[in-house]
Parts: sequence; C-alpha cells; structure tokens
Amino acid sequence: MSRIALARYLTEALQQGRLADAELARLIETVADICVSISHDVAQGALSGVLGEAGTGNVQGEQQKKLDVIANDRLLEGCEWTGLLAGMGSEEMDEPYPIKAEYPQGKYLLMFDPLDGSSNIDVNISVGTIFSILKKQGDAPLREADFLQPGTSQVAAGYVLYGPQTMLVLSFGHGVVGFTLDAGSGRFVLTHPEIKVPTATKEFAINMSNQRHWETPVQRWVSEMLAGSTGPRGKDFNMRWVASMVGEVHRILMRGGVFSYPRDAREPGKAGKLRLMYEANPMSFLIEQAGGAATNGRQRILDIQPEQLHQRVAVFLGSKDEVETVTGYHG
Ligand code: AHM
Ligand code: MG
Repeated sequence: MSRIALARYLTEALQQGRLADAELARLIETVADICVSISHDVAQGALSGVLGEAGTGNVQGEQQKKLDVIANDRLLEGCEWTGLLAGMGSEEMDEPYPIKAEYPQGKYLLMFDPLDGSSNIDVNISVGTIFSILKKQGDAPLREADFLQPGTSQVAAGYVLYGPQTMLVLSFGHGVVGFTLDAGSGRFVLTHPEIKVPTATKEFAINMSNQRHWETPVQRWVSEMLAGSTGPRGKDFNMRWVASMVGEVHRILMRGGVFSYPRDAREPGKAGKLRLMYEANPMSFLIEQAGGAATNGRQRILDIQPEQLHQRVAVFLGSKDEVETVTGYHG
C-alpha cells in the first residue's frame, strides 16, 4: 500500500475542491511541521532540561511550564513570517498577537493551546497541541473582536497528540482524518482515513473529585451512569481520566466515549475550566465532523457567540447518545 503523506493528502484535497485554498494547505502543513519539532522536545524531556516550571503565569493565573512557553514560542516564530496569517491567539498569551510589520499579512487567524494537559508534562503522560483556524473578516488592523467568531466559522481545526505515537488529527469540514508521525522520515503519514465516533458508549471521562461543585443535571447524569446495570441506564459504564483533553478526545475518536468538564460552582461565572476558543471549539469541530455531538449542557458549543478571547465554557462531547442525555437533563 502506498503511503500518503500530509503534503500529498492536502494537495489532493485542494485539487478535489475539499480544501478552501493553497494558503490553508500551507498553514496546516506549517503547524504540523512545528508540532514535529515540539514532539522532539517533549520526547527529550529531562535529557534536555525542558521539564519543570517556567516561573511565569499566564492570563488564567496558571503557572506555566517550560514546555508551555517553548511550544508557544515555536508556534509564533514558525508561523508569523509565512504571509498566511493576520494574527494569532494563544491560551498562554493575554493579548492577540498581530503579525509584525516586517512580514507579509495573510487572511487567516490561528488560535492554539500550545501544550494542552500541562499537568502531565513532568510525569511523562500524553500531552498535545490543539489548533483552530478562522478567516479574518475585513482589512482593518487586527483587533480582539476579529477572533470572536463562533466555532461554526472554523475553516480547519485539529490537534497533535504527543503520546506513544505522535499523531495529527485534522478536519477542514469534510470528516476527520488521522496521520501518524513516521519518526524516520519526520513526515505525517495518513493512517486513519475516516475517523467516526460511535453513537452509543459505555465509557465516560470526568474529574469525579469535583462532583460536589457540579450542577444538579450533571450530578444526576453521572450518578445514573455509576448505578450500572441495575440503575435507570440499565448498563455498566467504565470511567477514564487522563487529565489531557487531547488524550481524552483522541480516545473518544478512536473507540467512542463521552468527555465532560462541567460548570463548576468555584469558577468565575461558574463557567467550568476549559477555554472556548483554544479547547472547546476545535475539539467540538472534530467531534461533530466525526459524527459525535458537543454541547455546554444548554446549547451546541459551535453556536456560542464568543465574548472574550479567554472565555471558559462547560463541555460535554463525544458519543451522541450521552451528550443528548446530559443536555436533555439540563431542561
Ligand atoms: P491546560 O490547558 O492548562 O493543560 O488545562 C486543560 C486540561 C485539559 O487538558 C484537561 O481535560 C483538564 O485540564 C484536566 O483538569 P484537572 O486538573 O481537573 O484534571
Ligand atoms: Mg489546555
């Protein structure tokens, strides 16, 4: 079987009219190349002194790890000169990042969580890079408002998982495909041409230690799953929690399941932990493109009109049956 590398896959998608334009193909390839370099740092770990705290905090008040900062800088430096972008936004930066005047301006906006699952970095558990691509509207100088487009406007989204294998999982609105990094050639090779999420599941992922801070509908949903085959759901469920959203979403794309980070009484506005623009929107785009569903308990995540770059949101995503069940419980 001939191996299809990312460059060929994107070129053919362009020729077949499935990809918007050559700039988008180049942008996806650029992000993928940068993630290959990030994967080398992640793999070197303690050997190259990249583990541990950076000694800085981000806008969310979270301590940054050295690898958070390294990955963020790689993405900025690797993308800003390309002429493909009008700006970037990152979970690790307070403000939008305009393209410097010395570089040509492009029409796309790139948003990313440079290293998701940061708490796993120092313990050698899977982490990943999540990205979302939007088109800038109009020619005015870049403003935060340019990024505040609902998830339905994403032209592409994906992640790179730094796990036992490094994998790129991608959608540009025509299904979801997965590529595995061939370490020998340094190229992403198509290994998962059509990723689908089964409609029903017996596996859920949630941080149970936060149970007392959830809203009533979520308490009900989880307690019914925990009740097993003799409870109202009539089946036994299994639970998983990696604490890397990339890892959880990847597992769901591979074998089904439901992932949830609910609203939490301790968070400002009780909004939950995850970020709409860098985590919830790109992952919801992938899950929907694979036939699953994603809501905040009350509405489809991709329909939410963002109000702030760093907005947080409750997340229920994965196999349709469970997402519909918990969303239905919210009334
Ligand atoms: P991060 O972007 O700072 O790494 O935080 C997001 C991560 C998600 O990957 C994961 O689902 C969640 O935080 C885990 O949270 P918890 O610490 O409650 O287990
Ligand atoms: Mg994250």
